[in-house]
Amino acid sequence: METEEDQLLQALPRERNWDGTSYIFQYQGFWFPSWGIHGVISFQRRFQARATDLFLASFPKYGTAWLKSLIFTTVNRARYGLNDTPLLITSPHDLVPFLDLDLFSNKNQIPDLEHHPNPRIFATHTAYSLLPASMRDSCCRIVYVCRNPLDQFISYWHFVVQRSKEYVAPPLSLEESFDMYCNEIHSFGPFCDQVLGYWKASLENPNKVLFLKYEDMKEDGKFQYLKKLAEFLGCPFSADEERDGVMEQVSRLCSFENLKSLEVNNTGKRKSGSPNSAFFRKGKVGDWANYLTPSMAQRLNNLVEEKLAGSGLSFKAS
Ligand code: PAP
Repeated sequence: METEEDQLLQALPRERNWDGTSYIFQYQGFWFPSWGIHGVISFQRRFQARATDLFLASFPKYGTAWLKSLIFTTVNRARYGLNDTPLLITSPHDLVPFLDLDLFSNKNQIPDLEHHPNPRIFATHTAYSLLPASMRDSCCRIVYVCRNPLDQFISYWHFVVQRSKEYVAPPLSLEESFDMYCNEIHSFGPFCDQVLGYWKASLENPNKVLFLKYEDMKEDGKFQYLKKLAEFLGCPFSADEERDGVMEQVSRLCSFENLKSLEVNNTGKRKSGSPNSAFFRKGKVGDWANYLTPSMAQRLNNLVEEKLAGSGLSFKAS
């Protein structure tokens, strides 16, 4: 039987996705892939946040798996030693599931999240303005990670293209996908609107939204980002832990090199069909320069400059 949500979906504007086969749908100002749109709407309508909940919000390819690993490890470090943490044998995406893309994605079942132990830790790729009211209005905490759009574009393009053999039609070329990106028609985008939503929320309420940047974390040899993260999450590192190098150990455990080397992240597939290994490609700042021409980079930089003007937010791309 056709539901009210099915009817809503049919009425939404749609465009062909970069894979050349599936569609993206425009819902409340943002574009969502056909495989994710139902979960986004269901999550928005049905999820009830608790004041003790912790969330990771991000745009795809902003460092989600990295932050999931860091948050899970930091919050649970008293429960699991760093040598026998579940992170060593479980994908970060299973330790911290997406509300929109995993838990609420099943059309026929509303997930029972009541029995998750406190603090519950969940992730989302949904924009701040679209979050359920209980997430925006309660005292729950949201960590947002962002990344420079040039690297995000290249990372996501690789992610889509590596699955293209499974699709009926050939994927869009890099140039065609880039054109859609710069025209702000792409999965979960417009990215600037998502970033600005969380940026403004973090300025208005810094105790509720912590805004992190991938590039700053990458170059932070003193692990100050981790100190800030732990304080924000309500589990600061003690002076003894700082002295004993626990922040460095957590950082090393969750590093790109270590996560990529783990068997669990090298084998098997997600329910969505993406191989686990696809989430650990290069983990570098500036890889875009190997793929985009200077004029393409300029075009994207101009868009970002225009959209972020006056916000106080900027990206480092190298
Ligand atoms: P998702 O949003 O689809 O879950 P996400 O984890 O945000 O993906 O992003 C994957 C990117 O983060 C990949 O970037 P790349 O394609 O430019 O290489 C991946 O390599 C990178 N990444 C994964 N883990 C880490 C990490 N520990 N440190 C730094 N970058 C990482």
